[in-house]
Amino acid sequence: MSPPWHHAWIGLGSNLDGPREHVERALSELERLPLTHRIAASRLYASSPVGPTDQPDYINAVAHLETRLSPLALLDQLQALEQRHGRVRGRRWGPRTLDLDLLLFDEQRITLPRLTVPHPEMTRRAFVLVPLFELAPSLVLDDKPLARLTAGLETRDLRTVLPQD
Ligand code: ROI
Repeated sequence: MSPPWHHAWIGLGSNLDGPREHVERALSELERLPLTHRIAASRLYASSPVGPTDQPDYINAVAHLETRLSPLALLDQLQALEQRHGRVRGRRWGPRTLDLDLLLFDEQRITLPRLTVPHPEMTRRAFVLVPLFELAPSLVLDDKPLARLTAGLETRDLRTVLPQD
């Protein structure tokens, strides 16, 4: 029997070497992962760095996938994709060519050395919640509607990047 389809939500971020191109290319590469379809992608958002501020602004987006991969097999694919974008693991919270975070996987809670889902920082990050809200306005996380979580965050800093920019 083939494995079931799962819903996965991926956060994308880049702030080096043409961030917008990295994110746009990664969005189309996500469509081509094995056993996976991309259902939707948010708009692109520019945002000031959260964490160390001595780095360029980020481009962020969120993608919604349907996949037959397991969470760890999907993580392997995401990490391979980061590598193909020249990701070098430098200092924690430092700049990067491409960051792909597995935010949500169905309703599963996963605590493994390599993977924690839901992503532990996501509810504090406007650059994740705002694009996620665009794709899934009725989503509920930990009994809290996404609309309420998003309303509690500072979002003034997020700028949507227009297609003709
Ligand atoms: N800040 C923003 N705005 N966007 C990101 O994707 C991002 N990613 C990170 C840290 C360094 C925490 N800050 C970020 O990993």
